[in-house]
Amino acid sequence: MTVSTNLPSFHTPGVEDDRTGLGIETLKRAFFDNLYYVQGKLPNRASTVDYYMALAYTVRDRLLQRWLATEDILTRPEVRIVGYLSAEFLMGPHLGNNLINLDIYAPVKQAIEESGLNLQELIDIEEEPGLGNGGLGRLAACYLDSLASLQIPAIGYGIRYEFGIFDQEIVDGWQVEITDKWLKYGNPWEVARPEEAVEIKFGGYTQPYTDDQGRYRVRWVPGSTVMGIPYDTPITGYNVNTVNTLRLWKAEAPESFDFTAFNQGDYWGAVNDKVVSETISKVLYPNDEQIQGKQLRLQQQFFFVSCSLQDVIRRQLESGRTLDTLHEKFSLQMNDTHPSVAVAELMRLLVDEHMLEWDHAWDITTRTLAYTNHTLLPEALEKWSVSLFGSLLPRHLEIIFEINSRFLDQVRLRYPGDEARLGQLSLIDEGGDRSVRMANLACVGSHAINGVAALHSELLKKTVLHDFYELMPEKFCNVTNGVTPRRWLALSNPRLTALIDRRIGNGWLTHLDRLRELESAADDAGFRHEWRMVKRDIKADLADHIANRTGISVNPDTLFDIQVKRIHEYKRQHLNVLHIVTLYHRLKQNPNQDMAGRTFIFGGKAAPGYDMAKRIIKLITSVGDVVNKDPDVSDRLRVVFLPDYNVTFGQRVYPAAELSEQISLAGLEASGTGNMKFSMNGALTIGTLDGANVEIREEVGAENFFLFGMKTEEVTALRSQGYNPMSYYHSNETLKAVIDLIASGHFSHGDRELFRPLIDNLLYHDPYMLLADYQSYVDCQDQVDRAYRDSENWVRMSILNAARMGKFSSDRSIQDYAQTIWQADAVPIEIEA
Ligand code: GPU
Repeated sequence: MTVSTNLPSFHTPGVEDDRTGLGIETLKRAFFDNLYYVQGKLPNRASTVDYYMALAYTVRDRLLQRWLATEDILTRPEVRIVGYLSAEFLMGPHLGNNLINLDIYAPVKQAIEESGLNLQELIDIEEEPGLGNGGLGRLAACYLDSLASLQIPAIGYGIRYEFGIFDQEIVDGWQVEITDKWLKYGNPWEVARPEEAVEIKFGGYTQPYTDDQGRYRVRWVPGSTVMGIPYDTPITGYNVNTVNTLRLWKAEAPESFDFTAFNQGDYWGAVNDKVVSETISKVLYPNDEQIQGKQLRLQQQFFFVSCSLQDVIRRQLESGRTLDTLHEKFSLQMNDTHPSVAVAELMRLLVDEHMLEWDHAWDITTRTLAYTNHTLLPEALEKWSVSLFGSLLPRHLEIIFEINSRFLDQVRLRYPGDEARLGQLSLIDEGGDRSVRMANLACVGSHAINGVAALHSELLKKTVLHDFYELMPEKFCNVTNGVTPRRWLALSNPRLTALIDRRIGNGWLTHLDRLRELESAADDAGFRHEWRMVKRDIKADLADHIANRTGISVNPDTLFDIQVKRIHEYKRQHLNVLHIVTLYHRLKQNPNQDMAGRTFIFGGKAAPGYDMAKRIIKLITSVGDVVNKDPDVSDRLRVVFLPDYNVTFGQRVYPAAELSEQISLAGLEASGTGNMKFSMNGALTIGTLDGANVEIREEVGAENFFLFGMKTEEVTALRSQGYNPMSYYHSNETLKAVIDLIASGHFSHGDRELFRPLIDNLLYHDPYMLLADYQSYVDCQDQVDRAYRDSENWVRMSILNAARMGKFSSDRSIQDYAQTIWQADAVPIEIEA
């Protein structure tokens, strides 16, 4: 289906106007026009931010016609829409990305440069919207890019947090959190749509009543109301007319909030109500894969889910359809369990507000919703205490009980007398303080359940969702994650992009499989030389950046060995540190040791309340302080912790990497997506058989991947036979020396207490089995060292890694979702001149 729109474009055909024209002179005029009329500045008084804003508006003007055309087709009853429900969207800066997707980078660059400015400087000054913690939020952003690029009509639904993920500073080697004021200078990419605001209710109580047809019904008498105001951001597709929408909700007090209180003279109380309402969208919870059970978090979840579902229902009705066919027009994907209260809220809207029969509503709900699981970590599986849930959402709790009772009846029919299984499947955990299990709610209320990498999806069926799998195997599937090559290659690595283009043309950017055509280039010495030179230049740039940010000088001719991701014990940044200390120890013992110089680069944020993770950061910076200053080793070893790792910094770091550290304990990293970004940019991976590493290795070939560590089954076996980390410590002389060196205070000015919690945890518990994998890791790193010193072959492997990454484009992931879960098609849009 191709649809055409004949929306007025407000520009005269044949005449280049300042809002749409792409000629250099037109762009310059438009840019200064926006600076003057929107930003209110003359060039002589304008700051870099002013120029950035003027350019952002100039670019926005150029996508508006397509955006409105896309909005317009959503109203057609036959157009199917994907709604991506996510508590996080880690979009990264928009300007550069939109220049790439609109294919106007070159003319804009020329126009800006002819105006005496530097385009990169304007791109770099954009404050990134950090509305996510890490992988899960960034995945949502990559998926929006691919949905638009594949011309699939889609809306991303989330929360417009006023404060996104905190900015990280490193003070005395420790993480310090600074609030992220990303809206400080205004946000040129968003458009508020107050006319589409919706009301959200909380608290209160429920009341049974009989309707005029004599049917039993329930009415919710809420205790309070807040408004959800939508803010829309255009999501451009690459080289297509589709411009989808990211709709983020901001919480505000209802307009009428103050009347009663105000009239009674309670001015303070009235204003305070407003403040309380607005806290709902105030700040992103900065914990990754760790639930806290805070009431405000549940309020946030319900808030954006209810706003979004009401928006979906309005669109359904406005398209001329009835709610009976909601599942024919909409497919709603729940990004983890954060939006899973959608199951209960959609039921409430259909049954209580739109008067559908329960069974009918249930059929629509389960056909509309689908659930993606992103973790097996038990501490990340969301549960809400029944009492908290009931006080905030009394009607939803009743609905969940009703869903549960009907569901458990079916389970009883299937497994008579199996009380244990019933207890596992129940939406309510009856142990201790009763709680609602959000993953169970999501499974029961969805028609599809998927994991995010092949191994993860298998483990889901074997472990956390085993009983659900046995009961409803047809719901389960896998969709391996992917990342967008537009941001993670074209935008972040223009030099490599140009080199690839020269060799194989530019079709690969939308058909990443075509990178395979580079395989033959791996045998071409001239091409290898060019590849190496590109990498070398980018490493030099990163070295400059590191010197500016940290004062540490690093040598661009050393191996850049990089681990960037959230700091978490299961991701094992401290295993990487054990290897660094091993090398340090070796070099101290034998200064003539033959080895390639290495620069270890770390980046990542720790959850503010996660002491172990913060201590891991302190360990990295402390080891760095000693190693970098020690003349015996510092020509061959450097250790850098780069503060404030975010999307912007990721764009700098992936292109410069040669070795990608993907070293989680097997079975714990659901997929990983940084692993894909590194490999696409020609880094080789050292990794365990975990998450998507398994599939990356399959694609690039075992000979182009550095594998180490236990496999999942070995981890399980070792754990069940009783894991004793101390035995590894006692039987491995080097490991013992390394741990003793850290414990002795060598890296902490003699302080033996600083790292004791880390060391004791490793020696007495070691839940992530670093000690068991240590030797295998070090041996594998030695292999890396030898391979790196055969530099021609290293470059060959680097090219082959990039060439074989086609599978990991988010375009492939989205096609998988579209075919197997959403039944969504491309709707190319023709815009009439
Ligand atoms: N992930 Br659950 C997060 O970043 N945050 C979360 O709260 C949860 C999962 C990650 C997984 O750890 C990572 O393996 C995966 O690649 C990513 O989600 C996207 O699926």
